[in-house]
Amino acid sequence: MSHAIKKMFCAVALLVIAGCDGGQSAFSGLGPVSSRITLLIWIMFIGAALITALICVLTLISIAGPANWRHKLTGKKSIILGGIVFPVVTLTALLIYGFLVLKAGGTLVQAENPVHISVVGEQWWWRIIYRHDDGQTTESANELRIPTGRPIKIELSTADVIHSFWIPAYAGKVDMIPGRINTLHFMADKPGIVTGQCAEYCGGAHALMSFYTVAMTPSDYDAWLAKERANAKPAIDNQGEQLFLSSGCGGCHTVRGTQADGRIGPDLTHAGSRLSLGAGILPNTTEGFAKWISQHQTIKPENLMPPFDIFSESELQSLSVYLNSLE
Ligand code: HEC
Ligand SMILES: [Cu+2]
Repeated sequence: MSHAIKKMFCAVALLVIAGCDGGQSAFSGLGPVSSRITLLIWIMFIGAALITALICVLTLISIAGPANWRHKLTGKKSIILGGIVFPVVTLTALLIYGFLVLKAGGTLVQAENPVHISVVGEQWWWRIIYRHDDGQTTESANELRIPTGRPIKIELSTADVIHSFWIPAYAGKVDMIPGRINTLHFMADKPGIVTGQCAEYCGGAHALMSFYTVAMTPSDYDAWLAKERANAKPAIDNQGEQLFLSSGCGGCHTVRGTQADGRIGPDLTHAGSRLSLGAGILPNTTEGFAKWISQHQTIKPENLMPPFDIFSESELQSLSVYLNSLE
């Protein structure tokens, strides 16, 4: 192998391996629902590979095989068996099996008292609403937190166009369709962090609409949820909070415990405690916030937050320190 080809081979191999790290892979079923999907994928993957190999062999025979083999291949019987019977039987079997997996996925973990969360797809971010046992709700955004070992029930809807909610490690895709609420059931086996992604083209920034899902032990989850439910702590950096309130941010964003009660953009009450900014796009750091506020239209083109070129370096810094302190 020449050097260049070796290099290319390595690059491709690396890409393939990188795609399998488990963070966003349907091959690494992390719960009872996705394990069944993973099995379906392997059956289809191996089946497709075998059929492709068979077709290659048949093609070679029909080009260069002995005359009597070639004659057999073009006979009526081979065409009916290979061209009609075989595909109809295998595809029908696969379809029925696929429907069974789909149906089992929902019923497998349905329970009397699931963890109940609503997710609303918005261009181009996720509104996440935790529904408490006492009927109250807590709103968050762009990050899903769930306890392990408990059935999760997610109600999916959309505020605008069709989106599709997909956490490959846990469950199949479910579309978010205007005027409808679709339900998704799944369960996480063990604590961990995986990513999810909008899986239905929904306009400009669709490719930049992802999110982290954090599975936590039930006690960690309860502690986290209590913290998430509480209002924001009073700001230490008052200048940052003042800038936030006086620049119009509160017209679109809520920070519970302050006057900011906008509902158009993501809830920022505990924005500093999330893993990412802008729906999985930037790291959640002071620099990340500064970058989002000053450059979000280049980082996530077409997103629906208006550009803000009004802040000086030091104002941007205070604003970012304030937002990052909202834990
Ligand atoms: C007109 C409404 C609007 C205004 C005003 C607005 N935003 Fe936004 N903001 C949005 C929307 C919509 C998003 C979601 C964008 C996306 O990810 O597609 C967003 C996203 C964000 C995010 C990322 C949130 C997350 O969950 O990761 C931050 C941080 C933010 N805005 C800060 C601000 C600050 C600071 C101001 C004031 C200087 C402000 N916004 C003003 C609408 C607005
Ligand atoms: Cu989308």
